[in-house]
Amino acid sequence: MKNLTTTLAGSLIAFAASLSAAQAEKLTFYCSAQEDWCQLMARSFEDATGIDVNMTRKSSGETFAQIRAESSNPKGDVWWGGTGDPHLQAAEEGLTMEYVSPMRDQLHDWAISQAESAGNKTIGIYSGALGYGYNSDLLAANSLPEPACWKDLLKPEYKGHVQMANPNSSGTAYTTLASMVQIFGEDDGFKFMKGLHSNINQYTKSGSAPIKAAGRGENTIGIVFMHDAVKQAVSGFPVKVVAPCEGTGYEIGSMSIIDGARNEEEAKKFYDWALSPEAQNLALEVNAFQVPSNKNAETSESAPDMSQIKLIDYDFKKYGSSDERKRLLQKWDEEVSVLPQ
Ligand code: S7P
Repeated sequence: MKNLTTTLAGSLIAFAASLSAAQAEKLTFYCSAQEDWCQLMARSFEDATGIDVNMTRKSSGETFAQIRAESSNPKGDVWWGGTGDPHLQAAEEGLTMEYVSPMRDQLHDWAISQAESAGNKTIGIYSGALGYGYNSDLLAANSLPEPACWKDLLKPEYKGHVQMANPNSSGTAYTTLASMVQIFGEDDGFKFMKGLHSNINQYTKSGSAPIKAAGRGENTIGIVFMHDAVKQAVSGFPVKVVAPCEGTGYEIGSMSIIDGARNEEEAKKFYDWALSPEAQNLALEVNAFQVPSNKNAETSESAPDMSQIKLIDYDFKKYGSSDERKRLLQKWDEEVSVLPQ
């Protein structure tokens, strides 16, 4: 009898433990910022809430494609980081859900307009300007002039010295393509992309890879967000940052809750937390130099000063629309990427 009681009690404890494990709060977090920032956000949210986080880092275009591919059986809960255009496209395609955070009043207007233009299915978390950076040692070693404008990158002497990401996988590179179309007009923008193609040594998958390669001395010029080039310079690499003379595009890095999220409540908790000054200040710990969307969060002194950069009036609504993004990417695939180099 005593043995039976002990066995029963043991089974009950095991059952209760398995129930509580099954009910443990968890979050599947898709992240499109830099790996170190993604890891820090995941671990800090776990520490703040006790919610288990399973994080996957992929570039913006790749994450968008994954969310779309999983839409009949969503696996992710929240998508944080990455350029705003694919977040807007996801909203338009019904892949993300409407949510108005109680934190919204604390945000800059540009972050709120991003939400309003997408029926509150996304929101701005940071912004940053596009530009490029170069390895000054390599430039000097190859007796190359210092570039200052977008058009400088077409000069024949830079052949094999320029790197950018593929705009299909990378939000940075799609921002580049859409910016060139807005700065020069569609025909001349594509002429620019074709001329640039002749000088490109590699299209990488990730947007920041070209400037990391420049930092390591494996590439000369990388077309990236200026804050990603500043990160290399601050880390001690011989990287100079350029705000191109013609003016440049910019991103509103965004966050969205995935439609049909299995852990919707946890996703909303993450969303509210990620908009707080405390969470946004984590950027400073990993040298992420974007401008945060919460007015009370800190912007690093090393961050590019957006008020000193000639920014275009980037049309997020148009270039984040499903038809336009698909059209531009297809045109780039058919008319630029296939050209001989
Ligand atoms: O965190 C840096 C950053 O440049 O990465 C995001 C970027 O979209 C992710 O890389 P991909 O270009 O490969 O998509 C930007 O939003 C962000 O500013």
